Amino acid sequence: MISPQFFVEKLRAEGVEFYAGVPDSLLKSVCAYITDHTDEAHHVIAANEGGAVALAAGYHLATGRVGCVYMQNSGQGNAVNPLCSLTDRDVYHMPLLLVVGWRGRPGVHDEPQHVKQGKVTTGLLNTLGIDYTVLAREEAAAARQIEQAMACIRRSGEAYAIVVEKDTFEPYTLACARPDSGTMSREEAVRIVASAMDGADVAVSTTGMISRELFEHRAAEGQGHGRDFLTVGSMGHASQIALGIAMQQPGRRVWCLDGDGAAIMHMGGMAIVGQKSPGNYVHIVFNNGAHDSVGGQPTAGQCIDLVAIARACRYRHAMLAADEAALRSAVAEAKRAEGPVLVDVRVRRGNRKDLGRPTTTPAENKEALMAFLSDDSLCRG
Ligand SMILES: Cc1ncc(C[n+]2csc(CCOP(=O)(O)OP(=O)(O)O)c2C)c(N)n1
Repeated sequence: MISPQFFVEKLRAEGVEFYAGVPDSLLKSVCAYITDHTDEAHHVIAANEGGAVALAAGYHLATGRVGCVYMQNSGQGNAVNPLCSLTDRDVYHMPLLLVVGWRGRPGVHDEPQHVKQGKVTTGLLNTLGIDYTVLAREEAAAARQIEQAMACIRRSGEAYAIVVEKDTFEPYTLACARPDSGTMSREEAVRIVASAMDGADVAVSTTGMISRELFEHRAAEGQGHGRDFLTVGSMGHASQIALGIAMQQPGRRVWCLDGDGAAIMHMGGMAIVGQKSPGNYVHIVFNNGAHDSVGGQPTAGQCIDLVAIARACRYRHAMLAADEAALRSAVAEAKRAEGPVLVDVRVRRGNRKDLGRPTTTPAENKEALMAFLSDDSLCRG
């Protein structure tokens, strides 16, 4: 395995000093090392992977140097637009080093949301005309690959990708995590919200631990999973899935159980929720100020005012809930109020070590939810 320190120091020796990206579980230790060892001006945890490519483009424009963009392969889709229409040689022709975590690599067992993306990861790079190498797990070989990658970038002035498989990097734990202000665990907050839902209500939960915690809560309560859409992939899109349901089914309340990293990734969706203004829409953001599900790297979640943003986007009500009592009363208020409503719930980072994963497939989840939505016997009006 490669030590994150070795990787980052080798990149520095090759002239790479700026990083932008969205954290990934396979790159967890290298992301944490970068977070701990890079100053604020040279590392940005971006809203999404497209933003990270644009940040590296801005860095190049200002300095003439090559920036590094790290991402999970799930984020390739977000990055395709600026890779095609900003950095590509047919447009502004800018150099860039991509480091891409390869979830779902064919032959390696992974969660369903990673299977398709894993199959198309290198094909997408080929289609984009981006040369790549799969990083060796041995340091001397990896060092040669980095030298070759940078030589290629200097020669072509284009993007080049280092693709990283599972178990390539040695563990490294984030040291500089912000102090944790939340008094409630996320799992406890998920339970409080899920328990408050009425008979006809449905939930759309976001990528990562939130969906896993919701699934386990339903299992523990013996409630079945038919009312929950667990958005295992498509990070940042839960709010619009919920909006799509809420607009068609005004007789039932739709709860979006979001993360702060996910809400920020595609925050524009909040403007559309406000514009469409469904009265049956409740948006709960479990805000731990971190990409907790992939290693706890900080987000902007607790540096910004989500309540003010929701109000400015024309949500009818928006509240901050800093502890359990405040969450219980915010949820009760959300049920009485005309939506859209947003609750910014402050929660602690971290999760139970024995937290399971959904045991139903995404297709089963979809079928069960659609069956639930086709029965309007419990709906209002
Ligand atoms: C497009 C995309 N980029 C990155 C990831 C990897 N990823 C999975 S969960 C997650 C963090 C989610 O953070 P947040 O929404 O704040 O929820 P938390 O894990 O903190 O509960 C990330 C970055 C992904 N699944 N999809």
